[in-house]
Amino acid sequence: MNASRYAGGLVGRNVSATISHCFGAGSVTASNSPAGGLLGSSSAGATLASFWDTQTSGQAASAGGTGKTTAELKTIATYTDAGWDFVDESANGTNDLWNLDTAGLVNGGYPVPSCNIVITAPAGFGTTNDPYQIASLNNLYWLSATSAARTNHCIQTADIRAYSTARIDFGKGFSPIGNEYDRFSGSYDGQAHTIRGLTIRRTGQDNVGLFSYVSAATLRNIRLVDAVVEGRNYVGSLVGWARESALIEDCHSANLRVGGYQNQVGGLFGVLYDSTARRCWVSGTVSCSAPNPNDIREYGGFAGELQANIGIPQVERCRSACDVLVPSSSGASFAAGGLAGWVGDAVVVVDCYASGSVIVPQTYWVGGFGGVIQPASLPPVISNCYSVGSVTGLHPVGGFAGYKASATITACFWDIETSGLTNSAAGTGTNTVAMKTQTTFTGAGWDFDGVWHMTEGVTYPLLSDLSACITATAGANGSIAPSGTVYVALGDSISFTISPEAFYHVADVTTNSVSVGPVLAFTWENVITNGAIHAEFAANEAARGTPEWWLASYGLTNGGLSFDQAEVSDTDGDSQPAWKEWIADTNPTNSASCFGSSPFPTSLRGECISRPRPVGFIRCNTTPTSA
Ligand SMILES: [Ca+2]
Ligand SMILES: [Ca+2]
Ligand SMILES: [Ca+2]
Repeated sequence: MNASRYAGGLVGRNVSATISHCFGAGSVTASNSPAGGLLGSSSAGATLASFWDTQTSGQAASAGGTGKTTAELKTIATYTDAGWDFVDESANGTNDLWNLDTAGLVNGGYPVPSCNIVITAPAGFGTTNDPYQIASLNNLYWLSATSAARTNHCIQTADIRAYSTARIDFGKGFSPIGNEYDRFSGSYDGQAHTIRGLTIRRTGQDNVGLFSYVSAATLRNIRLVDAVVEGRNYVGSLVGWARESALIEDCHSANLRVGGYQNQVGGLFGVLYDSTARRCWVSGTVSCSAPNPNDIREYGGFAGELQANIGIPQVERCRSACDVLVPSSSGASFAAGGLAGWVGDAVVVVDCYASGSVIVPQTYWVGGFGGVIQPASLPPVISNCYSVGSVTGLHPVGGFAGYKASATITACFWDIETSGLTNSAAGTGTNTVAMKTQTTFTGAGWDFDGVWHMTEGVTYPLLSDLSACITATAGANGSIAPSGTVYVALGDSISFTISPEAFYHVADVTTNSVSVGPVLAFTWENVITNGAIHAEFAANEAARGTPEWWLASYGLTNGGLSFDQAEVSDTDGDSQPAWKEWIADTNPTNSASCFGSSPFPTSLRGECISRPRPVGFIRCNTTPTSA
């Protein structure tokens, strides 16, 4: 900036505007004053959380803002300390508006809007002993951009906020790690840290997910939350295509939104081929990109398609709570299921369940668990699985499976009430009460000593590895339902009803010892760890403190109209109103039962006598002495 007057790195002259969260680093000169690093002149405006570079501007002063050295202005803390909303922090806001390249390659190391991709190499060397340490969104950008890292090993060392990926690359979002010709075959251990808000919108691209295409890779403990992933074919929030003995364990994707434009689309995987998934779960919605005139096929809550040709067990102890929703405008589509759209050759699915709805009105071969179960040569095996979601589609439609060719299906169930279907190509249909009864499943050989557990009458069978327990207790004079040890699937919610007995009210409800107030109902959202809920109750009292239960026990309800009136009545005519008889522990309906005293001897004056009631004491009715 070179001006004759009113020269500022950002603004020449501010008359009345508010300038906030801005910085200036350019050289500022003026032939006549005033000139300033950020503002040349300011009369009535305000300047908040803003900075200028005292070194590069050549200006030691400014009409607004705070002067910083170049090094300070290339340090994230300078901005976050002033409240700037950066990526990878939520204390200053969750819009994640700003990013900064500590390597100095983007915008010279000064802040940039988060629609810019900032690639930062992680610590570590990618070996098993010294894996890359993925600690930030910018490290994740680096992993995506670095082909040389495809065979390397990674651990995630911090929670990552990726919501700002919705703004990069003209809205196309994050670029999946690897592709069909540059497959990821290393390992990534999320170490139970989250990646929140990952957004990918590439409906013209195949193999879309956090990982595009993995081959013989190991993925563990990855926690996706709020992922939005859209692609054309082979789309899943975690992996588009997984093959060649890839191993995926203990991963989840909660509240996902996965959309495909064509085929093989699932909550976690588009296609899982000759690979193994264990103890993984998903929740959210799997759909197609609307409006979509295509015939689309193989949509599933967990995976679009499961295939094998070397007989590797594929899916063990996994769960889908995803709804599978394909709009009715989408052609004559086929194969949609709560767990998988297509279950093919040699696939083994054991101890899994699907609880989401499958609403695909223009789709053939639809099932609450699997749409099509059909091998080309080696029959698949599905055992000890169930589904409960409502199912809507075109014939054939089944509560558990839409279509089954040669396959071994053993000890599998669906709920004929919640699914809305009494028929299925496979499995045993039963009502909700039986589905919430343990013997239904133990009678079929299910393992309730380790694999499964349930709260009878409350839950369906839940996988021990994928659920938490809430201990629900109540104090005296009320109850909580459900009570005792209540199992909840990870990520699910559970509702409790708190019921005081007559003449009592809820005094307080605590969750993990923290009060949530005197509520009659409480829904514990998004259960991810064990917890405890407890309710306490207290007696209702009339205006003078007499418990309603005590008045009611003598029939003193004043016709149910007013306990306040009942407690001041003297029903038995002994000159003592009911509230005094409560304190005295006498019978308010028996005139022979009343409390009285003669004047106290002088020696006792000034003393008190008390009664072991929850309220009050009786003071002597003579003037206390000062003795
Ligand atoms: Ca932020
Ligand atoms: Ca009385
Ligand atoms: Ca009495």
